[in-house]
Order: sequence, then structure tokens, then C-alpha cells
Amino acid sequence: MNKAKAEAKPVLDRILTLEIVRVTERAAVAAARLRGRGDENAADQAAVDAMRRELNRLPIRGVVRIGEGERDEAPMLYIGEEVGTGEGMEVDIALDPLEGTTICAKDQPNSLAVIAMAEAGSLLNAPDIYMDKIGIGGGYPPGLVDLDASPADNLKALAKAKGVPVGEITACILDRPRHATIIEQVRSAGAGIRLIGDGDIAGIIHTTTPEETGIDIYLGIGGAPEGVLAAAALRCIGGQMQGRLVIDTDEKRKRAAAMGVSDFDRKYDMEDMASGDVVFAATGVTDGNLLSGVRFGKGEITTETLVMRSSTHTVRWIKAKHSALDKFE
Ligand code: VTB
Repeated sequence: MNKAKAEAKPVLDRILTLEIVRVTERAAVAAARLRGRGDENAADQAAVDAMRRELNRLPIRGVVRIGEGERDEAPMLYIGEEVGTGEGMEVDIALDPLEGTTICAKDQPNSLAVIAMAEAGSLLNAPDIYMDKIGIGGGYPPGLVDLDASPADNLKALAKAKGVPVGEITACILDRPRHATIIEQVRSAGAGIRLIGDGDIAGIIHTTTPEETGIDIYLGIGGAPEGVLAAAALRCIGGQMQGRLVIDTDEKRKRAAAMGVSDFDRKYDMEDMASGDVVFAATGVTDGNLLSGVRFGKGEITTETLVMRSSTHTVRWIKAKHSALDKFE
């Protein structure tokens, strides 16, 4: 772990911490208008359009490092797209305008609009492939859990450090057939599992407040872009995370190499995925453990956003009331 990097001095203009709230608020409201309609693509597109429009109003020279996809497959907010007014500081951007498109389409918990900004050159350029991940909240000794240790050993270590039996630990895992083995291993070790349909950025953030969410550890394979965003969040709020790209075909090897990955088996620490000064914001689209979803009221629209910064570790919850007359354009 690169401690010096992790504790890098504030570089980003602190105003950005508030500016990025507008970006996720707009994306969340746009997605929420299509919440529960069963149309994932429409909700995602609305969030992408809104996020891009608002990002392009920010006084930054931003480059999307983690976005909607690689250039040939995503027309907007693709990896490498330049965003912002073109004046101001250079920043790397990781975004997911609608994390949990299926959750949003079904109006189930924990769908978010998410963005992270970091000083230029400090976000891992990850292709849109899978990543094996492990994450826990703050307050534990460094290296307490490890991606290469067995689930049983990780759960035992975590339970001991928390001062509870393994039976009182809950792991969050994406509900996917690929996780059959790990689910079996966690259950044999005696821990409980919160199976989630989607949304592993939220799943990882939830480990930072187990008293509210009931989740102590995140385990399993999800999207690599979501891994980088989760690492950015943990850098700000505190916690530990490791990830390893799942590169199991030549095609993925090529895509990873094209993005600068040379060691295909590398185990990335949180700081390898998001270093330097990072700001992170997430606005709730649907109701969740940490954030309420967008509310459309009489004459007003309410949003709830979590925004935080790595250099100061300030964590803010911003509840905003927007006039319903605001066209959000
Ligand atoms: C996860 C989850 C996302 O992708 O990363 C997942 O957090 C991984 O991909 O919300 P699979 O769905 O193929 O398992 C999402 O579900 C977004 O698609």
C-alpha cells in the first residue's frame, strides 16, 4: 500500500466538492422520472444525458477514465471523452450515471447516480470487464482481510477484530451463479449473506456503516468500473479494498493492455485504483440504506446526496429541495 500517495495533499479545488453534487443530483432526478417503468435503457440514457449536460458546465478540463464504455460502444461519456468547460484544472473522472439500472427499472433499493473526480493521472484506467473484489469499512488494522485468503479466514479475522462471533458477521454478495462457491464457503464459515441483485458500489460503501446497513464485508466479482468507483468512495470515507481484474480471454487481455495494464494478475489496493486527492458524490435514485431516493413532491423535488473528499475525510449528506419548476435541463 502506498501510504504517501494515499495521504496526498489537497489538490482539487474544494468548490468542486459542492459542484459535483449538482451533477449527480441532475442524473438522479432524470433517472428517477423513469423509475419503476421496467425500461433500464431509457432510465440509463436519461441519467447519462443529464450527467453529461451538467458536467459540461463545470469549470474543469476533465477526462472520463471510467465511463459508459469504451469509445466504440458508448456514444456518450465514453472512456477518454473530454468534459467540462475546458478551463480550470485537469481532472480524471470516474462516473456511473445510473448504477443499478435494473434496480431502478424495478424501483428496488440502492440505485445511485455516482461520480468521482481525482487529480489527473490518479484513477486506474480499467476496461469494462469483471473485477474480483473484497471490501471492509474503516477502523480495522491494515491488511486485515485479503483477496487471496479464503472467505473463512477473512471472516474469522474480521469477526475477531470486530469482537463478535463469525455468526454475527454479514457479507454482501451479488446474486449471480458465478458466486455459488463463495456463497457456500461463507455460509459454511457461519456468516450470513445479503444477496443483492445489482449495485456493488453501494454494497461496498455499505460496509463502512455496518450499524446502519447491517453489512460488514463485501465479497465477489462485479464490474471493474464499479470497483474503481467504490475504491474512490472508500478513499474518502475510510475502509479497505482490493481488486483484481478477471482477465480470462485473449480479447480481454488485449483490451486491458490497450488501457495500460501490463500485469494481468495484479492485485490492486484501494490506492492503486484511486490515489491522490479524490472527491466522490452519490445521489439516491431509489430508496436505499444510506440515501433516500428522489421524491417528487407538490411543487418541489427532493434529493439526497452523499459527498466526500479524501484529503479531509469530510462526509456530507446534502438534502436538497429543488423547485418543481426547474426543468432540470
Ligand atoms: C455489478 C453491479 C452493477 O454489474 O458490478 C454488476 O454493481 C456486474 O455485472 O450494478 P453482471 O451484472 O454481469 O454480474 C451491474 O449489475 C451493472 O450492470
